Amino acid sequence: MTSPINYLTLFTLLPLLALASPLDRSFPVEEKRMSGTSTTSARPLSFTPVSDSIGISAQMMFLGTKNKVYVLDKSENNPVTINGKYGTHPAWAVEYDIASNNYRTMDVYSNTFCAGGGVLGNGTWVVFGGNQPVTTDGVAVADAGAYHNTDGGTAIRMINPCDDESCEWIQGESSYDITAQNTGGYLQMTGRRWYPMVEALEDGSLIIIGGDKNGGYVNTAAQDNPTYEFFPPKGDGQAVYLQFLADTLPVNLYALTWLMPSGRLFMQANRASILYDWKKQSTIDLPKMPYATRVYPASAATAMLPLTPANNYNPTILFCGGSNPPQWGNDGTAGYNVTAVPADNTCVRISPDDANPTYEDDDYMFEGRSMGQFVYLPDGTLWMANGVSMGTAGYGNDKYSVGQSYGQNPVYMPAIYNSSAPLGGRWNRTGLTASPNERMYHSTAILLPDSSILISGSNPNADFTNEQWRSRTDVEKWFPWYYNEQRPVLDSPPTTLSYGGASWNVSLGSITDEATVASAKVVVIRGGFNTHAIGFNQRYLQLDSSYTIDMNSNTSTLHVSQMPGDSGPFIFQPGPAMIFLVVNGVPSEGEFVMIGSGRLGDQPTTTNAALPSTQVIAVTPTETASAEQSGAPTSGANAAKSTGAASSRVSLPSGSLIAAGSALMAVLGGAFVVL
Ligand SMILES: [Cu+2]
Repeated sequence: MTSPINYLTLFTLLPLLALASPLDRSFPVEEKRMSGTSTTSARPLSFTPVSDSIGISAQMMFLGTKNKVYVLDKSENNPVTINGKYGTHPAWAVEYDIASNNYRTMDVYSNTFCAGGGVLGNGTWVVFGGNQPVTTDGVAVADAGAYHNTDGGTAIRMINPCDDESCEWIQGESSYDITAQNTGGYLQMTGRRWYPMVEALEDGSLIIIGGDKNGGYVNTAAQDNPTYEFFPPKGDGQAVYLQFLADTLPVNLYALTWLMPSGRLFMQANRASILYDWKKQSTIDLPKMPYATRVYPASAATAMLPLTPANNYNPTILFCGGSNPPQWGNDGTAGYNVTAVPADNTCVRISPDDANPTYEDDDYMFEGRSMGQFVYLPDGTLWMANGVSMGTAGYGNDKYSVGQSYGQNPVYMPAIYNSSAPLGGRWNRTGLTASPNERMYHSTAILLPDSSILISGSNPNADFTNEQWRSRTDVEKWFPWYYNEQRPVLDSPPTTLSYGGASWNVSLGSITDEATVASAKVVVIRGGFNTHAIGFNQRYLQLDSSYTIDMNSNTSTLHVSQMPGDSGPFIFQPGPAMIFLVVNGVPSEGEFVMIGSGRLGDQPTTTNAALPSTQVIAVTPTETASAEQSGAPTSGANAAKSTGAASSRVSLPSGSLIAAGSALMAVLGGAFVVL
């Protein structure tokens, strides 16, 4: 049994979680810099290497601040060492500096092999679970072994990201004592979780779901941990049984989970889908997943499509690829020639909060892909890369393994998915070029503030090796088509956004072309915790907006709502995110913004104030204006015309940055549809 004392002890750590305003330390105001200056060799639509090695293989990765990326690997014989609390050993955690490409090794005690993670509503990142200690060749051991690692099965590690290299991982110092059923005092979960799913809840806490007790290819009844728990703990702190996690054996690791506006969790594992109400502990069965298994080790690319005013913030989940093998093997091995099985190429989508949700076919991919990775770009398109076209995730010492990998035929070509394009035209790779580097099992990719994508990792091996397929420690970037274009500037970006409340204004400067102004939008992106081709908590939300074009002053203003009120915390959970101004598909630099109160607990919500009506204020005739409108306090408003009626009065700004972006789109054959 777990003693309540453990939680009291845990809460002594929670000042780190709950009290500090993260805005004070995590989100310093940084000087704006033009994108494109930090990476001189940036070629749009291409990959460019930026670091030969960060010392470890990026199995897990997230953006902590505008300039710092936190990278975790499993405990293994990496080429850099750290003199840590438990001795000198290979490192499996680093902080990567985006501007300099340098890295700082960090001391993580426990084995983070296939952990899950997420960010709390106050900005603290938390990483859950992992595997038992391992020694050389990845062999499990009962003690710290050659790598001085402790048991990660029940471990919880926290970090408050920083820019001054002062922050370290906050960790429990006691390992789980399986005999005494003692959770070790603090920062331990109720049970072992290898491959746990982590989803954020509306109060800024995290739910940690499922996993198995020790590593393997797929889950088994003996290994299964068919429960979930919360962090910080809720109620009595005990784990709660979830039948779905037993019914979906053996393929339910990293059970795919998204919080819905209804408050229910949409969950997908094996071929089953449910809506689960954790407050009532009730389950609604949804249709079966067609064509392929999407969850690990089939490992489809998955994403929640952009939440926009146009879709009324009703979430749609997209699944692309995965695998439909003849069997699944067991926790020791695939048990058949998995590398000979082509990966699936289908895409399906579902809107789980609809009255009668069904899986609908979406445009299929250019090729089959397992471990494809979706990353949001600020324009609302999804970048996809990484993965393989044969086999699955996982590895083993089997005669059919390629090296040790259960996947082969890496897919080197990226593709772009546009959910707002008509069916039949959503996938595009016009002008894209291939990466020279395979990114297979245990690779990652995340969005950076300058809208490039950082790609690293690939390590389908039990321990670090330079044999095929080697353990990759290099880093590359991919650049979107607009990377070197002049960018719009989000002046005075908000540091917080509330759920509902007053609208705010963004100056669009001297842009008065109505089509350009009408294209402007402010979007919020949470990149989330990235591992195993999953962006845990990755979400994209477009704020509602209207605009005013004033032809007298030749200026335009975008009026922008706060986050959706009412059910807002269910639509986009509280916590840090990036905010971008996007004009004609070209984004500003992303700035960090705190969504919600910046604290854990119930979030204040209110209705959204009505936006000012969109209007184009016509030029006041110079000769007669004063005579006609003398005494009128709001002469400009008198001249306002409704949208669309004033287009003949709009002039294109000469040398517009937006025109340059549009020109490039034209070069691309109009393939990139502007949202
Ligand atoms: Cu893994």
